[in-house]
Amino acid sequence: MHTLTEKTQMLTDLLKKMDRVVVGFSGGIDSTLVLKMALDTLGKDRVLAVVANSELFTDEEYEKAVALAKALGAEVMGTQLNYLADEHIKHNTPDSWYYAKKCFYARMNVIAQEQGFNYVLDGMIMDDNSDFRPGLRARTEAGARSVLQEAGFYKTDVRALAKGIGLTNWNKVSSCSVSSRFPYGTTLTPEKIDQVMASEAYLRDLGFPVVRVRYHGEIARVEVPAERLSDLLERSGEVSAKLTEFGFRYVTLDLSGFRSGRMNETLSEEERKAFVS
Ligand code: NMN
Repeated sequence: MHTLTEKTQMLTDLLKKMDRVVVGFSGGIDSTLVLKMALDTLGKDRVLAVVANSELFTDEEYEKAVALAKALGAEVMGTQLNYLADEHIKHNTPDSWYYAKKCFYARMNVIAQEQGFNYVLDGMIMDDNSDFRPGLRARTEAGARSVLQEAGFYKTDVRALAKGIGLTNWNKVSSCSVSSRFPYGTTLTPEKIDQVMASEAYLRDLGFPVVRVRYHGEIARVEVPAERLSDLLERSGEVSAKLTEFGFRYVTLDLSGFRSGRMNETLSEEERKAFVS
């Protein structure tokens, strides 16, 4: 087991060898640390932050990420992805995560090539290996590099190094593609996506920064952290009215509270293995 100092040294050594890098930047803590370390190690002229905008993430997240990369002193490029053009993603198959990442890394590779950069970096960490992440295979196939993983960084290491170098300005709540709100096999449409995004934006504004509105046709199943369930119940009337306005007929609160990866519970062990290998 390496110490944080050793891991940081490994990360710096890796970056030095790469010389000119594109960082796929989401604004979350992990890619913020990659971008900052790349800027500090290689200098502004050898680093390009690329932020993807798409139907599966909110415009607000995109804009926040662009502003954050600029605040860190990076050159920034935005790029628009059309994920729903892919049939797997449109029908939310369990391996749609693979196809989404394939599309993402392909665009990153094109940009890197056109702009004269050697490597595409992302913010994957060791913890991502233990989740259901079919997208990791697409990363490997595309030849993109997860430098934090390569240097052995877990979330605790990321937080410790970020704190140590005075990084405080990342998007605190980790977000993920809106497709995680839909049962596998649901056809994603702009209308359904808007319905979920509007409901979650409303709940965030109401004071629930960690929230998922899982879409089950006419039913919304709201997940907030277990310790916030009673707070939400206090506002049940207005929440129910608002989500009904957004198009749900029935509005329910999940008594188990928020648990990331909830929609994967319908997958068998065999399916999970098949899609990540
Ligand atoms: O936090 P929720 O909304 O449940 O979403 C998390 C889930 O989304 C994860 O458990 C994972 O299955 C999925 N996911 C997959 C990838 C990938 O394969 N690249 C990336 C992000 C999220």
